[in-house]
Amino acid sequence: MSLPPLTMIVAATRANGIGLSRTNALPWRLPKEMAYFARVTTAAPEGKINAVVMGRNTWESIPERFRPLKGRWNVVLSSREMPQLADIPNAIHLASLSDLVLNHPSQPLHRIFIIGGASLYKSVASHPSLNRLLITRILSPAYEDCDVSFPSILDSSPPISTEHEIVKKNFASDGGQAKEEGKRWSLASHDELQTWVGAEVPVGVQEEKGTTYEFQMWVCK
Ligand code: FOL
Repeated sequence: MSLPPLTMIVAATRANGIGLSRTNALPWRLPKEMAYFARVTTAAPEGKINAVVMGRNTWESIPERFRPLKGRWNVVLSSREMPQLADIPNAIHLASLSDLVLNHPSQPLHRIFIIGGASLYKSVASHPSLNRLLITRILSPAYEDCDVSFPSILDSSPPISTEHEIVKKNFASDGGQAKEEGKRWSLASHDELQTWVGAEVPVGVQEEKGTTYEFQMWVCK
C-alpha cells in the first residue's frame, strides 16, 4: 500500500517568513486566507478524508477550539511523547512521516497536506513524494519581524504568474552512492489551481486588512 503524493500548504512572505518564534503564532490574521486553508485541506470526495500533517509547535499554535482541525485526519509528528493526543478522535501522534503507512484514518485517505511548521517543512522539502506546493504569497507589508521561515524550495517566486522553473538539487543516499536528482518546480496556472482544488479561487492580488497576498500553486514534475 502506497501513500498519495505530498502537498505542502503555507502562507509566506516574499522573504519566506511564516511566523514569530516568541509567540509561536502567525504574524498576520487573515480570515479569508484561513478560510481558503480550511476549505482546501478539507475538500475530499464523498467517503474519503484528507490528512493534515504537522509538527508539535504547529499543533500547539492552533487555538484549542479549532483542534483537531475538523473534517480532517490530524497527524502530529514529534519525537516526544504526546499523551494528550491519545484520546482525541481524528488525531494521532506519530514519530515520523514514514509511520503514516502503518496507520489509518477513519475513512480512506484522499490527500496528504503538510501544514508546517518550519522544521517539518524543512524535513519534507527533499522528500521524493513531495510534488505540490500551495503557497499564499504575502506581498505587503513585509512582516520583517518574522523569525521563522519556510525553506527556500522555490528560490524567489515572482508575485505574478510568469512561467518560471527552478532546479532543485537533491542529494539522496542510494545504496551508499550519493545520487543527484533535479526537481523542477513550475508555477501552475490559476485554472490548474482551481481544477485541483475543485472550486473557484480568487485570482490575482487579494487584500485583507491592509495585507496583500496571492494564491499560488507550484508543481514538481
Ligand atoms: N497555509 C495557509 N495558506 N495559511 C495558513 O494560515 C496556514 N497556517 C498553517 C499552515 N498552513 C497554512 C498553520 N497554522 C489554524 C490555525 C493555525 C494554523 C493552521 C490552522 C486553524 O485554526 N484553522 C481552522 C480555521 C480557523 C478559522 O476559521 O479561523 C481550520 O478549520 O482549518
